[in-house]
Amino acid sequence: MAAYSSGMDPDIAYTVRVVVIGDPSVGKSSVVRRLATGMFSENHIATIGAEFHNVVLEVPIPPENAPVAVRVQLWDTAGQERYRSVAPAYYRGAPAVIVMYNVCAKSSFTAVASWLSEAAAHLGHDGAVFALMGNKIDLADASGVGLREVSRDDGEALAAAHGMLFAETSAKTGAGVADAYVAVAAAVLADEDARDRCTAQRHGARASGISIPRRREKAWIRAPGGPACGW
Ligand SMILES: Nc1nc2c(ncn2[C@@H]2O[C@H](COP(=O)(O)OP(=O)(O)O)[C@@H](O)[C@H]2O)c(=O)[nH]1
Ligand SMILES: [Mg+2]
Repeated sequence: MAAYSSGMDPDIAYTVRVVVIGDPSVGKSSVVRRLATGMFSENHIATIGAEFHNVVLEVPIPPENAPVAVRVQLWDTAGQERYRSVAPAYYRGAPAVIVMYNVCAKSSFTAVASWLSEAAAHLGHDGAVFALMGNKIDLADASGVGLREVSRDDGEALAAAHGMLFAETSAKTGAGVADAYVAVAAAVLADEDARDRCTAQRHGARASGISIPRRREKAWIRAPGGPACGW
């Protein structure tokens, strides 16, 4: 992972908005912050108000897989998921949705189906890329104290049943995080129509009625191995 300092912004070709949903405490904010800042905090920092981050990723665009700089806009549910009342405007028009669960909490995995139907009901189009992300694998696989409640096979099977990409991640170690987001962006941009929309949508957050404060946009991440990692 190489930082791209300000003033050296790569020529950004596309902006891809990624909506991140799932049960409370599965690690949505932690994964988003890990990707955007490279950091992790054990202390629970409640997501209050809206939380948005921009990160620039180097994404190989099919079919040639030439790497292109893509601004990924991360939309983290601002705590509304505790009340299962995520604002419909949050979903509208999103080209990609990541549903997260905690591999150490079966109930969060069981809840994936209802998060999926909520997203589908509010997206307003049927061309979105969906990804399933099982987080906290550092706890799951810790030697001696493995707390895993959802196997990788079960995660993969659920993802396959719903036509979703799949990844396991750890916000704590960073494992899988950048690769997962690169793969989601690549899947969105594999589609020519989506590429057109994502080019036009550079400031597209406005179309949803929600304005995004421009925050961090400094990381320039090269995912080792590109998008072919476990999806
Ligand atoms: N060990 C470990 N803890 C995590 C991981 N991701 C999140 N956490 C912790 O889980 C708690 C909830 O995380 P948070 O990101 O607030 O979850 P959210 O409610 O889904 O946004 C926090 O205490 C985090 O530090 C992870 O990958 N590994
Ligand atoms: Mg949160």
